[in-house]
Amino acid sequence: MSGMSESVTRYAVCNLCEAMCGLRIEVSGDRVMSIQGDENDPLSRGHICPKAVALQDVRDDPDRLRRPVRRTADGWREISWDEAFDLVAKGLARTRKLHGADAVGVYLGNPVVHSLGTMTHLLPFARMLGTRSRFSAASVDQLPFMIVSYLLYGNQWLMPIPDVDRTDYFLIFGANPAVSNGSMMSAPGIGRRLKELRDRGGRSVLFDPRRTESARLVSEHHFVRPGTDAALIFAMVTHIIGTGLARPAAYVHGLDEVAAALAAFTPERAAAVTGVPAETIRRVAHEFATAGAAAAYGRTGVSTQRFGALCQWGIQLLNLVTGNLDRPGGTLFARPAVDPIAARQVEPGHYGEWRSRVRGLPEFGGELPLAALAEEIATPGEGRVRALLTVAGNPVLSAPGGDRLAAALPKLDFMACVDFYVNETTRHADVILPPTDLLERDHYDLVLRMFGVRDTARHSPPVFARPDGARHDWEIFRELGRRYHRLTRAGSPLDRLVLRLSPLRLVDLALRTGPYRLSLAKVTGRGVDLGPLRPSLPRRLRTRGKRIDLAPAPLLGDLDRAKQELIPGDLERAERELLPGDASQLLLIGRRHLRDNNSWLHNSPRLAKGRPRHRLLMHPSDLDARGLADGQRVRLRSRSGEVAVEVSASEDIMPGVVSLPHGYGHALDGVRLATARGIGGVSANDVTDPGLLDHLGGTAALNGVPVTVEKA
Ligand SMILES: Nc1nc2c(c(=O)[nH]1)N[C@H]1C(S)=C(S)[C@@H](COP(=O)(O)OP(=O)(O)OC[C@H]3O[C@@H](n4cnc5c(=O)[nH]c(N)nc54)[C@H](O)[C@@H]3O)O[C@H]1N2
Ligand SMILES: Nc1nc2c(c(=O)[nH]1)N[C@H]1C(S)=C(S)[C@@H](COP(=O)(O)OP(=O)(O)OC[C@H]3O[C@@H](n4cnc5c(=O)[nH]c(N)nc54)[C@H](O)[C@@H]3O)O[C@H]1N2
Ligand code: SF4
Ligand SMILES: [Mo]
Repeated sequence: MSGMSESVTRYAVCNLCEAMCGLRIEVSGDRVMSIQGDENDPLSRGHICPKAVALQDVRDDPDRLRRPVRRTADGWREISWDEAFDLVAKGLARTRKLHGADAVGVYLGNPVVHSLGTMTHLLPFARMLGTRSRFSAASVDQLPFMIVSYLLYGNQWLMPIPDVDRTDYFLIFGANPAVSNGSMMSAPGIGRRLKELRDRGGRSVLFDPRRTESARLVSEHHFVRPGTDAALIFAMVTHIIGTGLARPAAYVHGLDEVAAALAAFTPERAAAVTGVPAETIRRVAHEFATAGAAAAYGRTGVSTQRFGALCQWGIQLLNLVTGNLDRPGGTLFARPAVDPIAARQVEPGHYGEWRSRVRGLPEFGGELPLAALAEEIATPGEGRVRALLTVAGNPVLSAPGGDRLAAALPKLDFMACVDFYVNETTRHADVILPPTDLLERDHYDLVLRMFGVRDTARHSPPVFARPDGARHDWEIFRELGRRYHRLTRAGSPLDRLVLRLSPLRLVDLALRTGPYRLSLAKVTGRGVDLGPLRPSLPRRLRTRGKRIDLAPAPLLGDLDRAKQELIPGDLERAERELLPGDASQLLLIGRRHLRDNNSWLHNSPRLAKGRPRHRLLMHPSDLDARGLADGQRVRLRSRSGEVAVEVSASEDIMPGVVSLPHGYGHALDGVRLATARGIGGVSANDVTDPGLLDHLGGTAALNGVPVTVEKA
């Protein structure tokens, strides 16, 4: 076969999701011949999903931006890097001079955490901007974990990870790791891990309003009414304490306080609001507390909902009260080779030190809720956001009320984006700066190794030389920082120093001073196994006195809201809040698919093919009740917005619940976007409600949105 003889094997780490799979890539010249899993990778052990193969589609995509572009009256025009840097530095500096630092907004999208050079260089540049108008995907994602980790363990990033490979009992709320490949729990190949759990006689239990792909892999799955998990989880905690099964570690305090605060959440009351039988609640709680080693875990389904922080607290309580935190087979803190917490490279966190201008929502860790971005741009007055920098994101499709954000963006004086696509958000930019992609740059997961179910380290060098004239993300932020500093004098000496170093230099330094005293050279290649998760408490707590207070005031303070809305006796009120209006109301939840990655990769022919997967799922009984049929176009409406979408009948969804994936709805108004080749669908976030929040911290309640469905 011609051409094949020159093919060589290269290794990399996939950066598309948190699983960090090792890849074996056959390369011929500057072409990818094949992408497979690397069996040698100590974390992924050869696992791979269909998305990895799409890395070559991003590389080959004719719509992919390779040069900076400027928006003009006649469309996008390519400009030189020098001109682009100049425009962006001046645009941001001008707004700051005229209106103050807070008039410059920043949005950090999901792929920020998946790019080494963005992690090392965007953060110092963002600090240089000195703005309180900072937003990120955290507040449509894991913010409740961060708040609870900050309150319980003393650092927002100190998050316990379920030890799935050694547990006897895995209790899961609102996660679909068979599709997501695990989040705040990097567990590539979760199917195999759950099978191994079964084979060693263990059990896994899942609570989710949809019978998901993961539901097929666990020992038992139960429907739970969206947004009510806090009652379910608290009832389990109450039952465990009440039956004398609490065994907290010596450094854990406040058990009596928790018992008193949660006493109202009985299994019977929880059953009435969640739809889970009281007997099941008691049995699962008992099994959890008496299993050899058990791990409770919950993800976006119990995070981006109205009681996200309380749910996350309850899950920590389950682990803490039963003595399963910091125990092999329970949940443990990872010990990554680069430990940003020990190195004090990440802030412990702070809460409510300032509030958003329009709605008075609290900051957490220096960020405001994404649900407030549109109003901060659109509402006139002192302190309005007038310039915006977005990096690796698409909030028009990913923020609640995305259509309002799309309407607000043209009101900006200036907007710049770092992204290699024109998407529904970046299309509003004055300038787009495109970085190299994964295969053209070095990679090391600075953050995600904190979430591995096993401690591992791996640096992968670029698979291909970067094309002429291409810039790495870190080079973009370094140059922006240099020019912005010249114009404003902003930026601390340390941040300016970091901007001058390369990511590899910074990783090498961090590895050498890290807990294993490694170096870049030692982790370059196919991965270093640092072993299973190990106990480390109370030593690694960042709290005063190295103790865990089970009942921090802000969480206790949020309980009244949960009691009022989730405890029957006040059922009438619960129904008003959770199911406002009449019996025609349904609750909207999200959904992810293996071949989607949030709002992008829809240009990849091999990912976009197949049956349409952006339909609204609805139970046949709910269709019947409305005289609707499978395949029909329906109007999905919330208090905040509406879309017309095709409906699919599904027995796998809980009656009273409908499900729509996010990240679709490209090119709605006819503009051809480079993330949209005909995939269709509508944006779920035109229906989700920026007014529906978890009050504690402002996380968007993307799940459990009250909606109606009728014939379109
Ligand atoms: N209704 C609903 N909404 C949701 C969710 C939900 O479950 N339901 N989930 C939420 C969650 S968890 C998240 S994380 C957000 C995600 O939403 P966003 O933070 O908006 O992120 P993405 O959609 O992943 O952003 C993709 C963009 O990043 C660009 N990109 C990819 N890699 C790089 C890179 O290396 N460098 C740069 N500069 N750009 C890059 C792509 O080209 C693309 O334009 O969506 C949230 N929105
Ligand atoms: N293939 C693929 N993988 C991904 C992504 C992707 O877009 N595609 N995105 C990545 C990102 S950014 C993230 S944050 C992770 C997310 O990782 P996961 O959270 O594991 O993924 P989801 O599919 O969002 O799973 C959430 C589950 O919660 C359920 N749910 C909704 N509402 C409720 C509720 O009120 N209570 C309960 N108990 N369950 C509820 C939903 O039905 C859904 O099955 O996935 C990552 N991995
Ligand atoms: S699960 Fe798929 S997308 Fe995630 S890292 Fe592995 S190959 Fe990449
Ligand atoms: Mo996410």
